[in-house]
Amino acid sequence: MAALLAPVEESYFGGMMHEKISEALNAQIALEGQSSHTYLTMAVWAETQGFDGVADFLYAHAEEERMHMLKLMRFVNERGAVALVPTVHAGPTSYQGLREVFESILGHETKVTENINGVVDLCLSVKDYTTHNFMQWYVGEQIEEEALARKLLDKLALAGDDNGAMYLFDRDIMGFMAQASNKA
Ligand code: OFO
Repeated sequence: MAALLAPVEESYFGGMMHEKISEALNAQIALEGQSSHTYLTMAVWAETQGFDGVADFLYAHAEEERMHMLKLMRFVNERGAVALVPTVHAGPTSYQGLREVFESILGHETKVTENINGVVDLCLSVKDYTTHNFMQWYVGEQIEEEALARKLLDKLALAGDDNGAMYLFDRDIMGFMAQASNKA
């Protein structure tokens, strides 16, 4: 009879969350919390440099990342595990310019995507199809986030070092964001 049961670490028993999954989701919670904090420090930098439009965009994004973190926390708790409230690191508080900010955002979002893909892989390996299904929202979200960061970097490349073009970028950034989410 015992031979019919797979070892615990190789299979998912409906209801209880596998320990490896709760660890991976808690790591993702920490990353989303760090994202929120990073966007917040960038927003403060942008606001104090006179980039009010970019600051609005970054403050809004910091809230979005916090929502990503909370959504994961609630899911972990609902599934019988315990969400860990993460400790966030200070990170950089000043930047050379907008290009550095958005390059750093793209680098960060690419890392977040890799992590999410890792969680999805793990769900399949332990046959946790519930969490796999839940994570699809994050997979879709990352496509949007990376596309938006690339779009903003393209716009900045067009602006070059022209102050007038930078002014327009700052004025129009919320519109670029709306266009990107309409397409997604
Ligand atoms: Fe939560 O998507 Fe960005 O980090």
